[in-house]
Amino acid sequence: MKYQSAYLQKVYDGLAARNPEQTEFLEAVGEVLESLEPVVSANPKIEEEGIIERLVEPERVILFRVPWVDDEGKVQVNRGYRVQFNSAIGPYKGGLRFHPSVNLSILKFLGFEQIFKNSLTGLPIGGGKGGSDFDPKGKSDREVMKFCQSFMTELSKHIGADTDVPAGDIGVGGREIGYLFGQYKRLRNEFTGVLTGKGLTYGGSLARTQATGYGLCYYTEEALKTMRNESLKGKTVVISGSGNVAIYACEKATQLGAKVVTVSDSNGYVYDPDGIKLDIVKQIKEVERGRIKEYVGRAGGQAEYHEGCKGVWTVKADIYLPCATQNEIDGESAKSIVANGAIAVCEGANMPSTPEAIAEYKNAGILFGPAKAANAGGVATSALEMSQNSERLSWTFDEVDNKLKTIMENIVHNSAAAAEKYGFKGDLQVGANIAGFEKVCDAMLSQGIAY
Ligand code: NDP
Ligand code: 2IT
Repeated sequence: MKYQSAYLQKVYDGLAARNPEQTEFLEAVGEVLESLEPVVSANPKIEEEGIIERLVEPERVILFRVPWVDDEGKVQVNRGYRVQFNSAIGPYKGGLRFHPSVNLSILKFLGFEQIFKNSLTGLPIGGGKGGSDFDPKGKSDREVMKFCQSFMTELSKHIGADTDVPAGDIGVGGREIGYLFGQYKRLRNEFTGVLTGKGLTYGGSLARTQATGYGLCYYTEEALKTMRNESLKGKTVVISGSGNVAIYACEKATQLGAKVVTVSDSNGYVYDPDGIKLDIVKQIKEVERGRIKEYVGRAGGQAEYHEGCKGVWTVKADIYLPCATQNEIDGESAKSIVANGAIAVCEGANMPSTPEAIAEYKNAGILFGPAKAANAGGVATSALEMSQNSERLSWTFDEVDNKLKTIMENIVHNSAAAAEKYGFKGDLQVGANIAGFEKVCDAMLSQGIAY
């Protein structure tokens, strides 16, 4: 990365030299620091107080062994992690990812992004992330339970309702959160809001399941309205992924009058020109934990299945909502999106667009809603779950959903205002980074150098 500010260059180069193999982490930091150039030059305190050096180094990283016994009686060992990145504005907060690709680079990128995302929600939550290279796919419920119990046996020493509150992410949904919560309670003899995304019978919040996907659509709708005088109504939408975020993005986009024509998984994508039939997707993914290719046999009509995930970006649409994983849209896929005449790309997944892809959108004048703003609805609703747990009350679906909608609309407005203040009018990416940073920076300055 090349920066105008010698300070930013020095911090980035030092980080890259210390962590040369952490490509995803460096990608995430590189992007944020670029947006902060005008803020750093306007505020000398940032350099004087070493804010950026402190920001890019996690407060604490916990790495641990997770031994468990599979259904054949064999001992298995996975790696467990928790990256407690920044607690300047609240307890560490962020999901747990269980996927074979998980490593420190991926969790540090996710934890770093989470700092700014959580700040953007306006709620008092710091940034963290964790997970394991454990693959829940193909495991029995008992194996998943045993893994989660062993994982929590160590993690429980480092988290707490006022310290660090994990939730779900890829591979961690209601089933896993239930097993993790049960084990925490057993070990501590304490019923607290130590995790979010809990089931509704034991402290979960209504609308948390829907929150990331719904929030993505509220954000997209508001950004289209304020920046383009447009809306989702009547638009064709391409969605990638078919997990928690993708399913509820599809549901809300459809409710707002759009037609969603694709969903995908890591094997391939489904194209249904009549509009995705979400009840079939929910049955396959939420109930049967099956593969998305099974959709075609059940949906009939003109639905098609294509092997490979990249092809989904060649499908023509007005709006693209990537909801699977990091770097799923490279420069070449972004060129197809531009050629297809897209008006907006809003990110449900974390960092789904490579820097080359983002450059393509910007050159073409496509409205770009970056992940840390567009997918903040999940963690925002997690923070609302924490509030409900603290007051030992539960709010109605509409109450939570209305708060979520307001939070997402505010994120659009605050990002637009921050971008304009620093001379980047209309750039929601730069605006999100700056708006998220300003609050964390102020809190870090107020709290002094040694925590
Ligand atoms: P799920 O585990 O529910 O679903 C993940 C989906 O993405 C599946 O369809 C999966 O397919 C696909 N996928 C995962 N890895 C890859 C890969 N390497 N290549 C192609 N497809 C892949 O996870 P979520 O829906 O919760 O998460 C999706 C994204 O949204 C992630 O980036 C996550 O960090 C982000 N996010 C999630 C939030 C939440 O509240 N859950 C909040 C904010 C962001 P397959 O089944 O084949 O693996
Ligand atoms: O990336 C994310 O924001 C999440 N996976 C949700 C985190 C949370 O604590 O709800």
